[in-house]
Amino acid sequence: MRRFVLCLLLLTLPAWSQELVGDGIVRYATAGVELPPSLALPNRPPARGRAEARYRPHIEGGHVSVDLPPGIDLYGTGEVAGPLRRNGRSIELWNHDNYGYVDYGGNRLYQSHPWVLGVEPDGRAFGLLFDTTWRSELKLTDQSIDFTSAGPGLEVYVLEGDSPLAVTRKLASLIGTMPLPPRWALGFQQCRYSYAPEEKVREVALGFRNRHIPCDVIWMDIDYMRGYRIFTFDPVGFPDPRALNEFLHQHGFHSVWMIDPGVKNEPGYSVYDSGQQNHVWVKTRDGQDFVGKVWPGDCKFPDFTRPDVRRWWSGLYQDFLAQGVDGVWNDMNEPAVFKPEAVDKSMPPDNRHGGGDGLPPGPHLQYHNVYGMLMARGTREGLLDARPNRRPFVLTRANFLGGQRYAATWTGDNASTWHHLQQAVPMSLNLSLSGQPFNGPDLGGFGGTADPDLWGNWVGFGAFFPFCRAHSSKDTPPKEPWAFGPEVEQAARLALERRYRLLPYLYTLFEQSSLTGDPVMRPVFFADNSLRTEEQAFMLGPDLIVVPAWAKSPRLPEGWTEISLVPGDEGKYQARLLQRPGSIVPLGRVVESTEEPMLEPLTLSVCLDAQGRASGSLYWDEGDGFDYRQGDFRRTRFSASSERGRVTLREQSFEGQRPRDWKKVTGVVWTGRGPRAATGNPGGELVVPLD
Ligand code: MIG
Repeated sequence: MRRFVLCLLLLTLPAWSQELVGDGIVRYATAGVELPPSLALPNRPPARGRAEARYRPHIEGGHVSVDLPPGIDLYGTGEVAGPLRRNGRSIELWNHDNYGYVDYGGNRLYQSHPWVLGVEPDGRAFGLLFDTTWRSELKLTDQSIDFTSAGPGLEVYVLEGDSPLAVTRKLASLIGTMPLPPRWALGFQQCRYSYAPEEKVREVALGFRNRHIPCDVIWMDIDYMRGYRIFTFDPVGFPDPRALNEFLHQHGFHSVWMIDPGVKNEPGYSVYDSGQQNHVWVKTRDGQDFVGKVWPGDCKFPDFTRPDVRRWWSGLYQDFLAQGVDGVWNDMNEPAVFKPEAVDKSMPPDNRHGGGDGLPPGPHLQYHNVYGMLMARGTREGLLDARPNRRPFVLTRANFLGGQRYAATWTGDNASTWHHLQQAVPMSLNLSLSGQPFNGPDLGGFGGTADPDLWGNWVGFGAFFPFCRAHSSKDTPPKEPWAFGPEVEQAARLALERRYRLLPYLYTLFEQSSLTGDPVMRPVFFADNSLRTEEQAFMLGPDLIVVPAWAKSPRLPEGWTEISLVPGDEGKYQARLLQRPGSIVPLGRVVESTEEPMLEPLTLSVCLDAQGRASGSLYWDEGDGFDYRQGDFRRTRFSASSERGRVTLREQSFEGQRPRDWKKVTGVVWTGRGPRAATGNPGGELVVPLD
């Protein structure tokens, strides 16, 4: 009898383990399966004891289900098309080259984030992180979350917090944060497939400077290469890349150049030969080098799961960067493969990867979703090795949860349509809620023709995405800001001038995000818990709301103040900007490039709360390099209070050893009767009379 009871007990014991691994973070795991090291988490947190989460996952092998109480709104799940709120949505996690988001109804895009953020009716929040790289499916309904992976088992982290922001911070405590980018990467960027030959690059660069439209970066797409061979330059179109980069630098630009993963299968081509010597390639299930077609024709593909291959890959950047290349754009790294070798536009799922450093060898089915992330990791390391004193900038198309540690991202091949213009907001918001703050769409739309009205509308709000780059495809009419006539050109100038005015605030948000993982772009429900489905207006940090000119009846929190950043910015196509009562937002000067001095003067935009007070901060440093880690930065906190018809602004405190980068401060106080301003010296008190 006793034995029978014991047996029963054993049978009813759950097939998973559970442990407390952080404050409000419980880890569950499939029992009896040995799991590989995590790629989403750089460090697996040790167990501190047993605990039970309120949202208890039921795990069986690779399948997880979680029951939900009524009234939960779901978000996150990475790069997804469709609405901000994800209840009722299913996606497949299998990185996919999805031109125009047309395949699979857009339910499978370039990146995978096995992560869901849930918000309860009262604003408390939770998150579920499914820690597996295998091909998976995620189904969200009002009643449950179901996750099914092709792997034998997984770990599930359940995070609980008082607010969505508290939960995204807990997510960051697990998957890490975005490293602080160089400041130029926050400027406006102009791209096309492709600016070639190099005369065209110079022409576009001068097009910005001659018209005084701010721009920091010009991008080189695949046509700069010699026959699409990566790490080469077309001797006819780009005979002297060093001189071209120098030209761009002299005009206050940085340059970003594309590198794809596929290496042309061609003995005699140095990258191929070196790959052969080092045996770096992904294998077929029969152990042959896999060969698949991409732009250069037949290609072999580096096996980025192997640490030795990532080192080999990093090493390739040395000579490339010596040409004066500033940043690198990794495209096609799902990896995309063309017919006839392609299976579902990528390599066969039974291809073989080698792993290493504890990562077991495994099929492509296991490593497909991290191929792009591991490529970006090797690229970032290559930039760091080659230039240890500069902050790397890498943009990647494919990525995985945690990939913000290596690269920024954009949302792939959208189109110049009203649908994709509107879609850009919820897409970037959900990516932002999934650990990736540094993201944005192809501003203006990649494919198709943009009419002036569409492009004007797009730049009017697109100027405020964390990653802000206009791009367009081959065989489309030109989409530079001046291609749509004088009205749109002026709208673009104003919108981008507004972005540059905001850059000190944006940079402060990026630095904060690099510490805590706070999203830069946020849904409006971060400010008002009742606005759970607002997906036209969005927040930048805690203190600003961007309301696109095209937004129809956006739902907004009460009491925020509309502000103006440059003369004329209430005009056609311009987004409305609302500032939070009680906040101080630091602003810079209108500049055409972040290479110019930006804080002459520093402007503090002040919105008082009901008590007549406000506060805010500015983070500033050299803008590149790592001296900030040795204290060469200044984080200044400002406060404002109003008495007897005047507002007094004070420098409350500061951290860091860097002297102020500004010699004058202008305070602008937004009152019911418009702005009131005064300028003075920093350090002391600045009094702004209200009348
Ligand atoms: O198959 O490099 O998403 O941004 O311009 C197209 C050419 C390959 C896809 C990228 C797009 C880029 C284009 N690339």
